[in-house]
Amino acid sequence: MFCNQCEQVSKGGGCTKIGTCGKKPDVAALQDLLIYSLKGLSLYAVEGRKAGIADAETDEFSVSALFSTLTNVNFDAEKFASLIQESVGLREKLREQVKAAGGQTGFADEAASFTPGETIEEMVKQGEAVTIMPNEVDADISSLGQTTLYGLKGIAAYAYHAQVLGHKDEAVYTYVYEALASMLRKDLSMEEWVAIVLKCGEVNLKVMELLDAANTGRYGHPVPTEVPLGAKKGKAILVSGHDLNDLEDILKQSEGKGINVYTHGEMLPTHAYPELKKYSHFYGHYGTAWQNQHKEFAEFPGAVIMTTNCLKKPHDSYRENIFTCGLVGWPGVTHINDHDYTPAIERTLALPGFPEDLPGRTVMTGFARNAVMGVADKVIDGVKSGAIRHFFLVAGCDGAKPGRNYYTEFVEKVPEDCVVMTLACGKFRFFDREMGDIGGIPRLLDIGQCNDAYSAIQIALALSKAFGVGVNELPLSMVLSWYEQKAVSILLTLLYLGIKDIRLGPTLPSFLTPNVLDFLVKNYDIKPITTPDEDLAAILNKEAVGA
Ligand code: SF4
Ligand code: SF3
Repeated sequence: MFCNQCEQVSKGGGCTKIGTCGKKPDVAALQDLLIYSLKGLSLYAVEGRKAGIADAETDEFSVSALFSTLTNVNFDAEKFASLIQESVGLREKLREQVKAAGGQTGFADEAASFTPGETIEEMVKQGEAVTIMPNEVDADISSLGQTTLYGLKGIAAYAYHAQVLGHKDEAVYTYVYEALASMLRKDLSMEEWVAIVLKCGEVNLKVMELLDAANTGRYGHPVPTEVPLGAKKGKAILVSGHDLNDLEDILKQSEGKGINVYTHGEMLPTHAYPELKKYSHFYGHYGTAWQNQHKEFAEFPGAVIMTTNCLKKPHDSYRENIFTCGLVGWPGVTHINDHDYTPAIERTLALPGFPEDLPGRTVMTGFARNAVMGVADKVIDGVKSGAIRHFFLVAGCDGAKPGRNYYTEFVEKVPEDCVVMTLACGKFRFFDREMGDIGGIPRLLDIGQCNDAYSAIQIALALSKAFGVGVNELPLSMVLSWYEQKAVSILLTLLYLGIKDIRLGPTLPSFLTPNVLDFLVKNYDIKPITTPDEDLAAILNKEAVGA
């Protein structure tokens, strides 16, 4: 196997024996074969669009299949074998449709015509023989191709969440197919690949906007909300991942059963949505980020439901209590089908729950774009009067590597006249810090999940409009942490928007070659994090010099 798509990659630039995430070589090979089959399918989808053919089932399937290969989503070989079969079935259906419409169907590439093996073992062998790289000869082109593929997985995650709520955009599917089909070509130049990569950022902005519209359209705009970190006596169910629709179903189906619903990880900001917070048994938040599951899930006295990433290999101590749904999967773990959460609810009722009230602190969430723009005047006055000196967006994924303490220390050292905005699961490094406020504006603003990066971009754009300067001229610095591929697509969006001087950590992606990195540094001044003291001094001194 060879996988280098996340930050947790083994030393040497790729996981080759087993993934640090727990992905086994057979699953890695099946994921590669699935991507390969999607590339073949994309040839017909691109050709089909020229002939006026688009197939909604294929579109929804393609982004779901891509999302299933994102880090920490699915580890089940059987699931990937069935997705490969389905992909080839849809490819053949599309081929017939395109042919009937007079489009080209005679593709020489084997991805367009291969037949999957009949057994998982045969498919694994086929997967071992294919490559995910667009051009194995030129390392820089290969690097740009991988960046595109990983960005596509991020786009697919957002598109999946949006389409679940009935929001779709033809331009997103079109780009996904075009980019996947490009990966079968050997003739594209470095410049052409740079354009494909930046287009990935552009399309990701579009799909994040689509998801924002889907979430706020269905559940309302988040409002600042205080969330308890303690527990209430009684039965308890824990919901992790990112999917609001799954959470809504769980809230509906557990209502009136004496169960309190708790969020875990990236579900924390869902407490702020009016159409979710209206449920009286939607109680509080339990635990921190994904990498702490083994301890936190083992201690939780009820069922745990994983709606999306990040799933870690379940320990035996809670294997009976954990359930997966949607695209998430682990071999042997009970999967919820058709949104019927009865097995998890029954398991919760059989478990002890919390024996008594556990008092705890509270945290605030819900500072998404609407809430922040609602107090824009206060924010602008604060900056103009000098009360607010600088904004930091400290955002992105959490993970297990020791260097991630940087983000905790960074936030703790941010001067008192500065505001920290945050989103995604990296916030759990500092989310419960008491940071006070500046003239009524909290110094720590939780914008939401990684799925809400669009909100942060809108806040930055609104500030730049209000001050009449570009985003790069604002007293705003981005200090980002990455782990999986949604972070790759968000980074590409920031580059597409021309945002410079981003600090990225805890390490830089191993799939970037020195030349590609050099391109990013020269054009976007992107830089690795150093130490909190050094980075803070560099940011704030630069501002003082420029003032
Ligand atoms: Fe390794 Fe990350 Fe790939 Fe898992 S997803 S195999 S940890 S690079
Ligand atoms: Fe986290 Fe997995 Fe990226 Fe949603 S839950 S940000 S890592």
